[in-house]
Amino acid sequence: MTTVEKIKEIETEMARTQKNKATSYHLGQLKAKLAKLKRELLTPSSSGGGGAGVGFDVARTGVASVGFIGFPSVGKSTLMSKLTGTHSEAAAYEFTTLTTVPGVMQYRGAKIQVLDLPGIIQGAKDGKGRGRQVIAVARSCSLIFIVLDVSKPLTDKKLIENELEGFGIRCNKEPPNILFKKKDKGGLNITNTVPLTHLDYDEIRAVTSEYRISSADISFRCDATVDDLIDVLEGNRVYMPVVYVLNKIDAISVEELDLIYRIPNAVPISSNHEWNFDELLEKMWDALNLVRIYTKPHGKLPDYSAPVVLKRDACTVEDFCDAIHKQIKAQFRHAYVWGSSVRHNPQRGESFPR
Ligand SMILES: Nc1nc2c(ncn2[C@@H]2O[C@H](COP(=O)(O)OP(=O)(O)OP(=O)(O)O)[C@@H](O)[C@H]2O)c(=O)[nH]1
Ligand SMILES: [Mg+2]
Repeated sequence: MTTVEKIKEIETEMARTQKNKATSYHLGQLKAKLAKLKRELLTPSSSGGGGAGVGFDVARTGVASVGFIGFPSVGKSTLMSKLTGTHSEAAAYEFTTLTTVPGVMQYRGAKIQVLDLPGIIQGAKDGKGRGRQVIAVARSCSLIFIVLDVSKPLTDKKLIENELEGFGIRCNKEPPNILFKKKDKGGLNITNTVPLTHLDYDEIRAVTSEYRISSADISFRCDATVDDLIDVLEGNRVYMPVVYVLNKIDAISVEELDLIYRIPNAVPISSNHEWNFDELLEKMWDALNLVRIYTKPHGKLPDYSAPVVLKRDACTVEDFCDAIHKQIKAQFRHAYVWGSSVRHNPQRGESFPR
């Protein structure tokens, strides 16, 4: 039996099994088995056929990157061409784009790389088409735009999410707050700081035994599901911001537009007509979580024309120096920092721990 067939078999069995006290061990075991099989699919050596991302990845530039994921002909390339001015072939037939087309966009002083990717088909995560390589590129971006055609069924959104999920990508989700420490002996020590409403002891035991873990400290600090626990044990998940780009709104009525406006993290646009790009770019900026830092000559106003742009989780004075030039640190004495996060304006930043 191939891995894909094994996965199908487990999925049918899970669908057949009702969730209750008596079956929770069994279901936990099935879920863990499933996660392990899916991992096997993603490891190219065991499943054959092209390494993840081979031939598709491109050199990275800019402070952040946005990857476009979607079914064929939803308008990814049209959007890319309009946003960056880089031409990416767009046409009415499917699979117009066959490889990653990189472009660069300047927004609020930041250089952001945009990657137009080939359309994926359902089953991409199982090795159908070139979808695996495409999703692998998206996985390494800072942000994913899931591009959807609003004249097609909105169930497409769920289908794409499933493809990404199957690749270990978690969309707009925080990593589960579960502390896991494997030990040599002492059995399972399970604690929780909040009530666990989705998970019982049997399920936890089923999952840990499937991963051959007999002794560990597991501390739940969130109302976790069995999938969250598996994600922690698998350990290779990426938690990515995702913006749903609902394209081709020129083809629907105002009433329909009202409905789709309620989808969270979504922006309705028309690539062809460049409608609502402002909102799209603003959402993109928020999701990228970047900070702009302006330099200020002594006794003068800051130079607001050219910020140094850094990621919010890596924007210490040290990161700032490194972003300008690696040598600056050696001669650096102190910096005065103004802004909303400093203790007092300006705050004096001394040299770095070395
Ligand atoms: N009505 C309408 N059509 C659009 C819009 N944006 C793109 N299209 C059309 O949709 C078709 C597909 O556009 P592409 O940009 O090639 O789509 P893609 O997602 O890159 O397709 P693949 O590369 O094949 O995956 C083209 O005929 C575009 O003219 C839009 O805002 N409204
Ligand atoms: Mg295209």
